[in-house]
Amino acid sequence: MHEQLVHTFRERYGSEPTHLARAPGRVNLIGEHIDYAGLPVLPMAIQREVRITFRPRDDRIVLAATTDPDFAPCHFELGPDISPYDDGDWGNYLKAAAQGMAQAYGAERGLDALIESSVPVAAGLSSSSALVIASALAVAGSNDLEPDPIELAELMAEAEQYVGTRGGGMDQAISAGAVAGCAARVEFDPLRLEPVPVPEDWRFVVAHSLVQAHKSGGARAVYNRRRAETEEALARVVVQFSLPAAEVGSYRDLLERVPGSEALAAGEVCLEGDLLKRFRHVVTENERVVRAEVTLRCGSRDGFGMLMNGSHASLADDYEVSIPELDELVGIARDAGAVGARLTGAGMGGCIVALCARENVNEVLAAIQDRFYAARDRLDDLDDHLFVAEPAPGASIEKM
Ligand code: NG1
Repeated sequence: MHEQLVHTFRERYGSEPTHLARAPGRVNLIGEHIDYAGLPVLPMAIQREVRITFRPRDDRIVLAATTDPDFAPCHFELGPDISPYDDGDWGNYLKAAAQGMAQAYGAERGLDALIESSVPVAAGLSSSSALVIASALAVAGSNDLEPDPIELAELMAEAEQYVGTRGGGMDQAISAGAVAGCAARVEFDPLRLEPVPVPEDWRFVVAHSLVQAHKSGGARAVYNRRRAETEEALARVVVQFSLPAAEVGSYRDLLERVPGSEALAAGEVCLEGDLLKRFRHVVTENERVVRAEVTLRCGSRDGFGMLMNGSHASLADDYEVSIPELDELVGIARDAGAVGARLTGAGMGGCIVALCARENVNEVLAAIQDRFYAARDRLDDLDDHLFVAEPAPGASIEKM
């Protein structure tokens, strides 16, 4: 099944790989930019994944190459304090995982690794966390460790901050802990995954805007700024309720004590401009996630689609992370019969996700193909940009 990968490993390292680790990318169905507020989100792992074949070494060296010629091989020593490569170097994701495993479990045995990925990069489909989780499993495999998926996800959410993005933890959680055929409600502090089956006749179409949102570039600055803005807005609203700041450190803490409508009313009083908009997005998106889970469980496709549309409007108008290409794709998908469509992931580029019925999926795919990709003369690599996401299982490791 992975013959080509094994063959390339042999050619590169002159030996047989002993293990294969894999970790899926994900599409977030709803609940955007609220994981770092401590609020539940509803992602789904997809069939696009990172695969690593590897062989443990007798020393601390990690030697890694990828099958993609755009990414140069890297090597470093495994340990609890690994110095990073230059900003933006892909090898930092590997170092993030290796350092995390060394710190948490004392992992000290290195490996020869060959990495292959079918998750589009900088597309909001979590290629970075898939790489981090697969790398962590590879280091685990080299050191005879068998970490529990939830523990691994929590550890790697922390570890990935090594690359400089203050991410929220959703991506590592779903990549490590997904169940086939299901999306999952992901809760934080403590991390918990509740699988929610996806009805068989629902189809989630993913389409790339052809604009990359590199976390190592400008998108990271916007991402970190949004997070800081939401934190500042929260601090101001907490004061309105005379709640002790020490007890209310997150939006979850606030919304457990105060209904969303009251929180919004307080926000209107003490916030203005961008801070008010960011605050409104977080509070309303939280409500949409709660309702979306109910509609998913009872199979109400129209209801779920409506909430996706609401999420996109809020991300575009209040959170200001959409771009014209994402808005255009959302419009095309809805015109073609999708019941809902929204940007997915951090935004500023990357993908949209559109929900439609099984009977309708070909129309939606054809409309996006003609009106977006053919119009831009980008039909060659269509499979990378436009596909139907299938609810995939979480990360795994096997001996070869
Ligand atoms: P993507 O879109 O994969 O870069 C990022 C964060 C998530 C979440 C979303 C927005 C990382 C690793 N991931 O995902 O935690 O905050 O943005 O909902 O930073």
